[in-house]
Amino acid sequence: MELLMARRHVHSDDIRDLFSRAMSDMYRAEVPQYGMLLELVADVNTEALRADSNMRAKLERSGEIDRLSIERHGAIRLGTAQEVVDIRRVFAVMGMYPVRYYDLSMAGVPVHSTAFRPIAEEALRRNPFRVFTSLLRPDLIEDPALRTQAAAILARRRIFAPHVLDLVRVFEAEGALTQQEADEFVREALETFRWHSNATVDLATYRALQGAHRLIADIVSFKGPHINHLTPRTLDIDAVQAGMPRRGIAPKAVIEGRPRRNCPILLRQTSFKALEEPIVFRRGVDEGAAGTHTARFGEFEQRGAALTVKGRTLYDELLASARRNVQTGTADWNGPAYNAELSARFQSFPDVWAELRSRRFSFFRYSASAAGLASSCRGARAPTVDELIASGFLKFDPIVYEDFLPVSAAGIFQSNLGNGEQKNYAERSNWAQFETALGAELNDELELYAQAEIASLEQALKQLGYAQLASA
Ligand code: OOG
Ligand code: NI
Repeated sequence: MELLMARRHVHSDDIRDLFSRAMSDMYRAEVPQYGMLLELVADVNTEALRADSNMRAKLERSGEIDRLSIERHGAIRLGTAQEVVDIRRVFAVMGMYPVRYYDLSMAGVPVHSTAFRPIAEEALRRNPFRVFTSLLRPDLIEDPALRTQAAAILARRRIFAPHVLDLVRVFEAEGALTQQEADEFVREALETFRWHSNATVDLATYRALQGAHRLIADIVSFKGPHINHLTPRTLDIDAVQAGMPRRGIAPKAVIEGRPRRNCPILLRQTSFKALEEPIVFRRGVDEGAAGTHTARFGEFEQRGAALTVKGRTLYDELLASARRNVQTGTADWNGPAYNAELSARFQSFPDVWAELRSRRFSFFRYSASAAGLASSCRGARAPTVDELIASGFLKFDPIVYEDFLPVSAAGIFQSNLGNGEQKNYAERSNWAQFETALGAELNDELELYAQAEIASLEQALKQLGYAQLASA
């Protein structure tokens, strides 16, 4: 009888939620500053919601208020195509899919990346946990002998316990896991991301890898892809930045992204320095078995509206023009000067939601207002969206940006490598090569935002009793 009973399944969203909480607990135990950051961010968010009832109402309508206290992203760096395929299958169990391609070689970092994250709206509302996932580009290791050696070291390691991959196969065959399988999966998959103070290479090899690029040493010298940061989301990044020194942490001077304005867009991020961790190297010729490694750091971010291509183009232009005028990353790099330059440049970016909507700079989620639902007056002529908004029947709220920014990611990478680490690789985008390694196509984030917008509009119109609109 029992054999015939249906397997009771756990939803992928629940597995992701379990996993992201377990990851946060692990990181909190490993990096005490992260725990402090979570407390500061929680305090700042509570205060921001208290002070701004308008923002609170917006976040309630979008369902973001519930996810806020658990919302975070992490980052890992992988060495081989096999590892990327395995990670893709592991993340799929948790309802996380690769979205967008990020070419970091332009920023002098020898990796390219994607972000694994939920894509469906309910899944994002439940827990939007994302992992920025980078893959080493061996072609950017200049010394052929070192390239061969790195490949050989990476070929020997297995980043997942066999049982984790067994459970992935169960998931792939059954479409889901049972509660017991899900618990095992979370417990054992977590091990892959744990910090290991034992390097798998000797000190001489570590130094050679480090000489090629510090990131290469970080990827190649260890048992697996330790989680290198976990980033909570704040509603007021400037307040967190200001509150850090009082808790004994010094963030970097410049917040990545656009300066503070009325309408938050895309992403603003900042980080604080990596920990210097003691490492035990394998015994090698030099017998120098102890040393340190800096990989792990803290980061916090504020998320705003997702921009359309048009909005993104203007954003990129303004950011680039500010960067041209103030050289970041140089010895005389000056935080306040850069911030002032950014603020000046971004004056020409619209900063009113109605204008961002009418000029189609960002994506919005539409909803029927209470007044609209109560109204029984349906004109003979089908209205336009603008008319419905003007009559107060239709509301619109920004769709939150769920992805990352290449320029910002590069700044985050660099801030934790120290100055002078910026190599100039020729601009070689390798999107197709990344998809080949992954064994799957990357999702297009712009398409996802556009679909969410259209779906919300259709639903709102249906609720208001309009099957279709007059063409605008
Ligand atoms: C990833 C850096 C990118 C972000 O928030 O843009 C990133 C890394 O250092 O591995 O996490
Ligand atoms: Ni990050």
